[in-house]
Amino acid sequence: MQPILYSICDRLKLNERRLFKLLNVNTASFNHKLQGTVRMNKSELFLGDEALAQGALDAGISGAYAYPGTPSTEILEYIQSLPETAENSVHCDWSSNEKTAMEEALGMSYAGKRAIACMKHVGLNVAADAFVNSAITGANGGLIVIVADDPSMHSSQNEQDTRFYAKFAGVPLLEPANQQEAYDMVFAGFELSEKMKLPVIIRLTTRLAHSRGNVIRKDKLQQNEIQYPEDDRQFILLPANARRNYDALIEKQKELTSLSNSSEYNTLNLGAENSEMGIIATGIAINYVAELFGGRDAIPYPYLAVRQYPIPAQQIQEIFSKCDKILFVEEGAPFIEEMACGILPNDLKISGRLDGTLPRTGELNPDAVAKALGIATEGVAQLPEVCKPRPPQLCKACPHIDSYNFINEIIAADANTRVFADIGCYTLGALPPYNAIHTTVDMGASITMAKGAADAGVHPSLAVIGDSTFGHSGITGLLDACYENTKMVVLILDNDTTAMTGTQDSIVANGILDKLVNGCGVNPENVHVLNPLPKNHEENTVTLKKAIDQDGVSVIIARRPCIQIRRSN
Ligand SMILES: Cc1ncc(C[n+]2csc(CCOP(=O)(O)OP(=O)(O)O)c2C)c(N)n1
Repeated sequence: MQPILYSICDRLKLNERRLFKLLNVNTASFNHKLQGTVRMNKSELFLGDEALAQGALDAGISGAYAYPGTPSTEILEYIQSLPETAENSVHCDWSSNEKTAMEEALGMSYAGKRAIACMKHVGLNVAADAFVNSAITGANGGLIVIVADDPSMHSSQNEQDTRFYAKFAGVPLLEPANQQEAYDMVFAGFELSEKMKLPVIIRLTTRLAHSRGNVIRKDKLQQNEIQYPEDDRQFILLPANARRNYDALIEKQKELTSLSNSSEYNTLNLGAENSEMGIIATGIAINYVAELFGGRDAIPYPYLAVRQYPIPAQQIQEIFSKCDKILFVEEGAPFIEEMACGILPNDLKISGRLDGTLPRTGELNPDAVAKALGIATEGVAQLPEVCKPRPPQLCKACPHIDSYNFINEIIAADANTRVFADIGCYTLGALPPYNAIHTTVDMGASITMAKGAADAGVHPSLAVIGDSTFGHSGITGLLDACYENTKMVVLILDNDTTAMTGTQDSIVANGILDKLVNGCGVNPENVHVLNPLPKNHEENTVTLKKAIDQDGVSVIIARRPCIQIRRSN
């Protein structure tokens, strides 16, 4: 965040998004105003997410597809907010989930145009079927999958490293170290995608996604015309075609590795005289090393900064042969370190996250890297009060509070009650004073887990899910429950938005949700729509009790708009 913006937010005790809402400006228009005053050397200030978004627009995308998820949400929000998106007919809207986003982008690539699909790291699990198979179909128009990882789980349920997915699928991955590279890599990624006829991943992490830096833009490229694949069997993955495509994909790996070895994004510097130790740093991790020595040029050891994958095997061999030992500094998992160890985990030449020189989990920071390099520091800098972590909580007057209040009446009356929740603001029902839920695993898992538990004999078995998550992946679970007429209750907390990630539109708004519930086959007598307000508490408790006693699946739609969208309307 910019210092001036930071101090305004600090004084008003608001976050950046809330401030923009109050001022009735969006991030893009704020940026343009800010850039008007701080423009230097024709550079512009962008969040990492915005640099990717602007890069995509300048590199001639025809479509951007995404499902919100921190820290990737701002990519699509930024593209949506620019007038040029509509002026140039760039398709840009939220998809139901990451899999549909991935497939829509693949369809655009099939038609010969450039497209991006954006998601957070766990979103790639949802999109995995489409993604892994897109490596077998290959791309036609440039296709980039932008995935934002969240080491340290600032707002996620795991810290998986997307580089494993790239290796698993056999596609190249680019990993910017700063905002300028994020911007440039969109151009490079599309060129690579169209040259190799493969999807390309751009991986970034929270720290880059949500910090601002200067970017110098390139000339804008025209969008591609529609042009179908030369081989009209390319996208038909019947086994005979898939086998042939898969062989071609394996064959391409040599060229991809050779491109990595000569990439401008893999910087091998063997100039330093002290070769007692060499450093291999990946993505933004090179910045921590550079910061400790006062810049990349001042790093006193040979180093390799890796930002293009598959791993540049030749460069890695070169630095290994020059140095007595190697320190791996990787943001995320010990991805290259493990490969370098091979089956010899105790190889003394290697240190990093595997031997405890760096913490095995969590985001890197300058102090951890300093310790690994044997440099004394004064310890972690104290954060100003406004930055101190505070436990999250439901907003005052949030409708979910009233839903949990009547759910808790049922739990109090019957200790057998089990509540399978999902991912959204209502996950905070796990915390005091509610303590109202028993599970939260992944998006969509509430209804299916409640069904599995009901199958096991649990009663009452309740699922709690939000409207956006229902559209994302809850609906298929309801289909299962209806198919078997499982005795359970699904509570859909419909606040008319995707609140957790910043109030993006919910795809099931405007009456779609009710039609979907009916269309899944829920008995109309078992569908109850209620308003979670304190004054309706008794009535709502009775309705839930009734739903629990009904035969088969019951659905309660607890409908009241999120307080945040109420405020901004
Ligand atoms: C696979 C995946 N994609 C995206 C996210 C980010 N995310 C967390 S909750 C959520 C949706 C919340 O919306 P809703 O279910 O309507 O609940 P609300 O927050 O509005 O109460 C999203 C998109 C995630 N955690 N996992």
